[in-house]
Amino acid sequence: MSEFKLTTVEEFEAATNRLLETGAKVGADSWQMRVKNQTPHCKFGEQGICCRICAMGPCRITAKAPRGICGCDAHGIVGRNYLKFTAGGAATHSDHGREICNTLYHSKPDGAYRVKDPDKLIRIAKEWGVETEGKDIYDLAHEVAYMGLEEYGKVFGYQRFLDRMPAGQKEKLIELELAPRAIDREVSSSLHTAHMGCSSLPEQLVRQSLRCGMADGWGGSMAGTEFSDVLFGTPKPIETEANLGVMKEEDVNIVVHGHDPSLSEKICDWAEDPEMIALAKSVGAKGITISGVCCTSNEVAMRRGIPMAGNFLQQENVVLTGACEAIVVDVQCIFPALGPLSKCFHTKFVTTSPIARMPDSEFIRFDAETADEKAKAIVKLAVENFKNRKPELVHIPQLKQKATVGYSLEAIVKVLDNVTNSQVDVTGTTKPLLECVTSGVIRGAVAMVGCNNPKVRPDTAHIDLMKKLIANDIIIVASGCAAQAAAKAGLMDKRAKDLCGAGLKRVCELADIPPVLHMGSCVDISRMMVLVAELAKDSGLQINQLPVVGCAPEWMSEKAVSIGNYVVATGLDTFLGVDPYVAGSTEMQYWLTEGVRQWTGSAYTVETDIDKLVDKMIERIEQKREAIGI
Ligand code: CUV
Ligand code: SF4
Repeated sequence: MSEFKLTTVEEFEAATNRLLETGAKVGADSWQMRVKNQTPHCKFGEQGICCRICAMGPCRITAKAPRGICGCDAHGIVGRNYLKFTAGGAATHSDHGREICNTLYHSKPDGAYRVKDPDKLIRIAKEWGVETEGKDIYDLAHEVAYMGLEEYGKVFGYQRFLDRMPAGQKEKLIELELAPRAIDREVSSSLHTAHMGCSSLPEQLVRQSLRCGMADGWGGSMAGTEFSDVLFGTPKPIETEANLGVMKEEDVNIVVHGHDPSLSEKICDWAEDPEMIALAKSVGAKGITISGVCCTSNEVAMRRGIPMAGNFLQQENVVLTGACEAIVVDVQCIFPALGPLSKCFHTKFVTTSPIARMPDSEFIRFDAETADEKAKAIVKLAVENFKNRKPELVHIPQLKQKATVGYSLEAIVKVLDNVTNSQVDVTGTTKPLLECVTSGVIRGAVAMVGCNNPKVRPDTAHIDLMKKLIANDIIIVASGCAAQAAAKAGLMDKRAKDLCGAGLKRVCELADIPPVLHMGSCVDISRMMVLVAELAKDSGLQINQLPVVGCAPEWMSEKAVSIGNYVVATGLDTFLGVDPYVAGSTEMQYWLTEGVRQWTGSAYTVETDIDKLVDKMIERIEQKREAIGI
């Protein structure tokens, strides 16, 4: 039999420690060192009770000073901070979605960006009531992209994608004032609501937080996902590898980092160009290897099988290998530390977007019009940099695992069709998956998402939770850095089925899938929303009745809070392993963990003890099963 074995967190850490030794040699700084300098964190900040939104402050809440100068109490301050945090995340995801709409708007049959999945474009067009008959596919692309862009500033009405919800849910959300209007409006309105002298009532601050999150999940992020599929192809199962061992000492290594596939796809295209490969050979390399970090890595892994060098807290590690010719970034989750760090090595740190400019980087502005020219220039810069490597600093930890990725909703529906012996033609529905769940072969599903955070021993929460869940016959859909943690550990190797309970193991065998399904990047959590909407429609249940929960055990970004808000507002209980700075207000805690349930039938659970977190999830899934009598 196979000698398959998971990679342990201890092995990850040993590899990191070896790299930090190289770092020490060249005087490099690291997040591990900076965490020490920043701890203990400011108690006011940690509890969310510091307010500096007007110039009478900053005000800090203590027993002696229970109100700010304007009279705002801890609940209002925590609530406003929470809403602003959400708005930051929703704006960020949504702006990414807008860029994708813009790229689609500029697609041309002979241009840098083309329509790779015309069928999906036609499906979306029909959904949006656009006449498709006899229309040129590029005319249609431009028309639909324009409509997508209009979703950001529409004068009246709600997000179009809400029509994907089960019957009645959109109307209910409208009634509750949780249905998102124009995407930009929800972000603006959130900043307005949280301005000095506006809302200080926790209920309203939470309500607007959910609504703003919904503009992200069912607006900007969903546009990002859907139109990325149209442009670059809808993911299908594909083999890849994960962890630093995917970098190759004999090759030019280019690492893509950030979020927007418009950049990473082009870098991948040009790395395959014969002229560039010849150039690489001429400088003494064997070839060019592209690997990725963070969500852009998920994007190119899902569509092209490009290997994943690592997740969020490994971004410095790729430079510390001494074998990274260029780390090419666009937006979000990029450590400013990469500038000074790359200066300790030969690595070129290439920034490409005016949204994310950083000291000590080379800025090569990237846009749809000049995409090929710029991508070629970046690849060339990396290749020519190979000769500047310092061989004595090169060390690539030989750790990697195989992973099967690419489980878009379309792909999941297709593979699970093979599982049931149903005679009925169920192609195109989630019914086979539902059958597995109702029969109890699978107990339920967990959507595992989110980042790493030094507050949690990196990747332990992700991996420990997933191991326990699959052993309990709970299937996992994963995205973002959680998905990369799973891949690095080996949980996306099909052989990981042996770690599952008997039911899930059987499903994995029949469908030929790993027990943890990679659904993509953070914007692709919108895929999970459509999946649960389809499950609800196909079962006749409401989303909040399904034995499905969301979990972000190691999250860190504003985007993650925006996501949490739309996952809860959509109807799924959401379990967090890191507190979103609400410890300073019992009322905010009440609203997030209980109060919202009266609106959405779901709520947050915050639990920093990971063992307890997983038990609570399993308990909740079993409660949901009982409530619907399965
Ligand atoms: Ni967008 S938001 S660290 S890359 S998942 Fe990874 Fe995912 Fe969090 Fe960032
Ligand atoms: Fe202080 Fe109120 Fe101004 Fe906040 S808004 S800084 S609590 S005075």
